[in-house]
Amino acid sequence: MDDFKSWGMLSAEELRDYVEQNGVSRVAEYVTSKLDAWKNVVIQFAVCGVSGAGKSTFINRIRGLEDIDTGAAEVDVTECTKEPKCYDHPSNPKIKFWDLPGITNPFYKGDLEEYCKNVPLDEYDTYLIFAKDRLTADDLKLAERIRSTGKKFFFIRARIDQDVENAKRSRKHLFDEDATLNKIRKSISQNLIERGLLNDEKEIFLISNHFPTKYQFDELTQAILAILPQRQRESLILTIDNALILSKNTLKEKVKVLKERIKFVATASAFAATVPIPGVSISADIAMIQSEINFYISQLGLSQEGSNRFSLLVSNTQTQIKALSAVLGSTMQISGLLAAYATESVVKEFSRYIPIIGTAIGSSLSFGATYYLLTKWLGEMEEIALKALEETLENVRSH
Ligand SMILES: Nc1nc2c(ncn2[C@@H]2O[C@H](COP(=O)(O)OP(=O)(O)OP(=O)(O)O)[C@@H](O)[C@H]2O)c(=O)[nH]1
Ligand SMILES: [Mg+2]
Repeated sequence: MDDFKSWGMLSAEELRDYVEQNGVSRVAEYVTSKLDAWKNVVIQFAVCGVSGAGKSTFINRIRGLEDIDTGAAEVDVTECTKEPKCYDHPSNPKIKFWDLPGITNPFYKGDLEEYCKNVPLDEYDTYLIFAKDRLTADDLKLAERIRSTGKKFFFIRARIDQDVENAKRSRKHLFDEDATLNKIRKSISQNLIERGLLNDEKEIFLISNHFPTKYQFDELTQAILAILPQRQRESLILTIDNALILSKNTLKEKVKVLKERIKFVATASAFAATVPIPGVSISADIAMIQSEINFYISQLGLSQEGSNRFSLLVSNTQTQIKALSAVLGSTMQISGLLAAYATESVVKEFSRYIPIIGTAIGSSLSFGATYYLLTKWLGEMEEIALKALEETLENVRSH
């Protein structure tokens, strides 16, 4: 049930205890610190597998980098990564991608025991096992070892664009892309399922690091999100802010996480209560509300007027974004909206979210109005952002 008791990041009891011990004066500060908690969760991904499978290239792509960019993982046609190297996500250094040496690197020659002396293979949270071409004994050995740790792994075949090209060349007019992809997937899954290393074909991803908008790159991003515990998941979703890999699914996931935050922002604002709203007996922290709205705008990739992406949108969408900025960009407008929303019916609608029973009526009104405002406008932004994304993708496809 989505009520106050089930606030993933903070429980009603926790908040009540806090108020009992500290009084209400510092609630806003406390709740705000919880809102930023997603920035402090560390997630360690091991990117492992045989040499030359596309591990380092994948890390660059998920970080939104070209291979030649400064700070990108080294990528080469010959074996390349020699030692585990950690890469931070560009907008959240708590997200770590560990680029591991290939287990078939000449130094280890597929000797897993030797490999584990130099690489702390068991110590990561989640594993992305990259295979190359047909499955080999080395891939299976690695999967068995990781399976024995009981942690989650995905099996990935990158360089799929090459397979498709090769099949096109040899099958000529008989070429069928879906059949080619299914054949590759089946051959991997049969091998893994037979050995009890995989439960479901869905845990195999066929991707191309050179064409991340094709094949299953996005599905892989989604699958990584889905298996992480709630807070880690929120953490990763909110740090995907890269136009290259922003997809409809990611956008919807982001909206879900942003919705979860509304209760916190409404609580913090009601308790901080710095700005009295004219015409009604409530106060709210307008600066906090505005900063949350700006957070939505950046998270949902709603391009600002004057930017290149904005100029690519159709004029109707541009007008909608401009209208949105006009309403939400000014303190006056926001306090006007809050005054209009501060009604008993709004409080009633959201009363099940109000954290502290017996709260002064002013705080409840402020909470309800802020909750309503953020929910309503986040919904509007989602609609426009989905449209804008569709138009941007359309533009990329047609060029
Ligand atoms: N066509 C194609 N080439 C790829 C893809 N991913 C990587 N490559 C190329 O494959 C080669 C090896 O890529 P890396 O990312 O260095 O491979 P790695 O798994 O990190 O290799 P090691 O560090 O040696 O273990 C490079 O030439 C890449 O450009 C892909 O999806 N498609
Ligand atoms: Mg590498």
